[in-house]
Amino acid sequence: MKTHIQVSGSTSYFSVGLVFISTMMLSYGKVGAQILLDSTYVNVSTVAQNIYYPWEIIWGPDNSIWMTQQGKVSRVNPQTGAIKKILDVPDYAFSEGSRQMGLALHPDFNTNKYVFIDYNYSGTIYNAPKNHRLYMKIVRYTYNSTSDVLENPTVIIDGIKIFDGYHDGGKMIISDDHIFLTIGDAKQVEFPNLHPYVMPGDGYLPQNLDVFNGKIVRLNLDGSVPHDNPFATSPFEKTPRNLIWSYGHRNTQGLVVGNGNKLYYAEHGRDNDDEMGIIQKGKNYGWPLIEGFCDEAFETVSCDTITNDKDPLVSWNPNVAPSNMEYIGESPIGEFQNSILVGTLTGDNFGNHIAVLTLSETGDYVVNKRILFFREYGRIRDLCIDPLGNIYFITSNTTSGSGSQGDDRIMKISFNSKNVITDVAETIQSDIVLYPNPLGKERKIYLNLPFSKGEVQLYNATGEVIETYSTETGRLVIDASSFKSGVFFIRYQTATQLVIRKLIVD
Ligand SMILES: [Ca+2]
Ligand SMILES: [Ca+2]
Ligand SMILES: [Ca+2]
Repeated sequence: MKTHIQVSGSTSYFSVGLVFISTMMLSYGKVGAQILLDSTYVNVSTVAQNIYYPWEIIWGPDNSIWMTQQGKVSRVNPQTGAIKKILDVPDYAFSEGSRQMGLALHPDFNTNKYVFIDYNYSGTIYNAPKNHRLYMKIVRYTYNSTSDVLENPTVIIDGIKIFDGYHDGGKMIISDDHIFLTIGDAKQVEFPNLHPYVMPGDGYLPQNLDVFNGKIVRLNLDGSVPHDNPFATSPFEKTPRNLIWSYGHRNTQGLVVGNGNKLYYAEHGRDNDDEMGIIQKGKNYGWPLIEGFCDEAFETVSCDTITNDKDPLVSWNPNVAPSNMEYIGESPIGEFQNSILVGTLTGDNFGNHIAVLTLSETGDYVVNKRILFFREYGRIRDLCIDPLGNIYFITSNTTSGSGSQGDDRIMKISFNSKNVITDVAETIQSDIVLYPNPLGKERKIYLNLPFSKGEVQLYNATGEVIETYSTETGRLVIDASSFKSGVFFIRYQTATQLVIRKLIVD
């Protein structure tokens, strides 16, 4: 097991969840909860709730939030939370394996009102003896702003076999005037006889350039084949080989464009190695021959023989189940500048948070990785950002069957300059110092407290007090060498506030 604790400023693995302050900490869902990040106060409020099976939210040039749920497209008014359904997809196929439904607006939406959606539908039976009948398609609609509906469907691509719907991907994005669509591995690798029916010797679908599964494909905006796709050969029909942009993927649900038009992805690993990284033309992302980085004995041969393999930037162990993501460039919230925010789904291990991955200036590396809202809102499916830098995220608890009343909801994180209290922020910022960082064998947490005499309590994730430390100097050194992996909280009371800090020990 890796032994690693990080609080902030780290370059790998987990760091402390962004700081929560005061008794507002657990009051999520209430309007105006105030949260201190490293040094910026933000407000967290509910925009809309009672939303079932959401999948994607994007910010539209019409200043509304465009949202998909299984078979539906809606526009959400970010001020009032009013939800207006604008499309019921007539041939949407619900399946146990998938409720995905992607959405992207044309770059010239203001002129042509084109809206692309991707979803699963039911067609001719294939893959005997399992007799699957699910396919994925992309359809372009036109938004009628007078009647506030989507109309005039035009098929961009269809016939993408996704078997029973498990691991179908379904994330679509428009970048550089092309449509990119992720298609998952159909769970073939783990269950070759259960999901797709694969004969021994058929090989791994994600490594096979003649099938769509385990790929990211690229199309022109009119649905035609881009002639500069890496494996495209004339005639330019919509075959897998002509459309594949990258391969060796498992189940990619996150795509976002960053600075300099870099395309980033996030995808689910099996029991380990969820990934986030950069998508490049013609690269092999390894699955199932390589999981995460080339660091295990079973991967050595593939790492040596595959010449176009591409490592991720981040590999999550244990898994978080990364979902959709957003890139933030300039931001009034300094902690989010030049960062990718990823919603994570799994309630096991370390999921159920927003991962804040801060990029290097060039965007080629992740230089800091933090966790926001750990286990406060359950599964987090997607995010979007408005032109003022406000961040919206949507939960996904009804999808997991564990939703409660009011789920799912769209929440808003907003910067409020009135709430920046410089002196408190400085105190809080310097009250916890970790040394050395990254930690070596001698793991110690150094606390500089805003009082000279008092107590600090260490809690575990279930709220039990593990240890109470007292100080008479305002400084405290906690020996963390025996800490097992998990979540811990450091808690103390000052004259004016209760301060709770989160530690994640990997
Ligand atoms: Ca989004
Ligand atoms: Ca990979
Ligand atoms: Ca590996």
